[in-house]
Amino acid sequence: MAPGVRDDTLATMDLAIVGLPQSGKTTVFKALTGGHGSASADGRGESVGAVKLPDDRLYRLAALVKAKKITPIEVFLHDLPALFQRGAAPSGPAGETLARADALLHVVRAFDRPDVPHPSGSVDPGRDITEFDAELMLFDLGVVERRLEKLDITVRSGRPGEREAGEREIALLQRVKGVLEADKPLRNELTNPDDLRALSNFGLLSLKPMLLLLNVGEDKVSEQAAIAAQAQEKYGGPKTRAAAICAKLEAELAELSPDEAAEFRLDLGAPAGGTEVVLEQARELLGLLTFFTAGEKDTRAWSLPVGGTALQAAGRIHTDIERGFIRAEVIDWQKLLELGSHGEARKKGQLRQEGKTYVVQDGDVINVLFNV
Ligand SMILES: Nc1nc2c(ncn2[C@@H]2O[C@H](COP(=O)(O)OP(=O)(O)OP(=O)(O)O)[C@@H](O)[C@H]2O)c(=O)[nH]1
Ligand SMILES: [Mg+2]
Repeated sequence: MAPGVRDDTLATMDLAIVGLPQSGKTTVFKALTGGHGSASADGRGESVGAVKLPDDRLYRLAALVKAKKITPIEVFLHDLPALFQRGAAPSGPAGETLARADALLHVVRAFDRPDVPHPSGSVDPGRDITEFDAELMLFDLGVVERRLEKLDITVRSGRPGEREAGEREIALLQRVKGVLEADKPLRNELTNPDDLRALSNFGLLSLKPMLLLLNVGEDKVSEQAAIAAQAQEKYGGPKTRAAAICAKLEAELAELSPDEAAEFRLDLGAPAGGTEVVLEQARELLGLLTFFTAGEKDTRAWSLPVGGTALQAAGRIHTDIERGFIRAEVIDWQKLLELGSHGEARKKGQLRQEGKTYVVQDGDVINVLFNV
């Protein structure tokens, strides 16, 4: 994000769970929300759930300042019905959710199970990934072509100012069209922040960061990390990442107490933090860092786009704090824990005084001094 530009929408984590029929979307939703989230059917054939982003640093900071309240970063998950069935483009509520999502979580079936038939007849993650991307690109191509038709009229009949803006947009959309026609998802090709801003209202689906989630069978849990690494090698890109999970197992574990779950994991050879890893990957994919405010009333974790400034961090907390910004006192979370308190840090000269343009680092504990 360019310095000085603030966009709160960039700091949210709204993930749409998508994929083919019966790939395990709802099971992934249960796995990710079951343990520490709330799911509510909203009556639109879609479930939404909020999950608190697990972050050990937050709890240690809260213990240090004896916080009365702890507020983690919240991730929103949407369990959508299967898309592109019989070639239909997403529309209605599911279409709206998709258009608004910050990233897509593509659940790719990798588990073998004869009693759950695959719509294409066989289990083939590579084929599904390619076909699903092709659907996203086809959808985007339709959006771009319709927009170009409209712009053509604007440019021919509009006033000079409108005409210029229209021509600029046409140039950008022609570029976008070229990428799509070359069979490339937009997310890995378009990285210029100005382009992204200009395209942000079109709901282009292949432009959204994508986390491929290979849903492996119970017999493959111990190979999960290797499967994820392989998929990353093959399909990864600037805005495409791969992870693996055994959704069915994780959904079951999410219903147990942490101790019981840990014991089962050990027995099954399942890696620890199966669902945490997925959420962490999503955070990285979205280019978000975490900073903290360590108040006694409320100790809180906040997300901010990587490269965001102290002033933008202040704006995340409250617009008044941003408006009245004087300076920020900043210390790395670990250093604060070592020193024991803000007072001690100040005495030892470890509490840094930073101005508006300071670039916030992951793990910073920030106290903004401001005028109202
Ligand atoms: N063995 C195994 N079965 C799974 C796994 N994940 C999902 N399933 C099974 O696959 C079937 C479909 O799972 P769902 O989570 O309902 O799939 P979905 O993608 O939400 O399906 P639709 O919403 O109907 O498109 C269920 O019978 C699940 O129990 C897994 O990791 N292992
Ligand atoms: Mg489902």
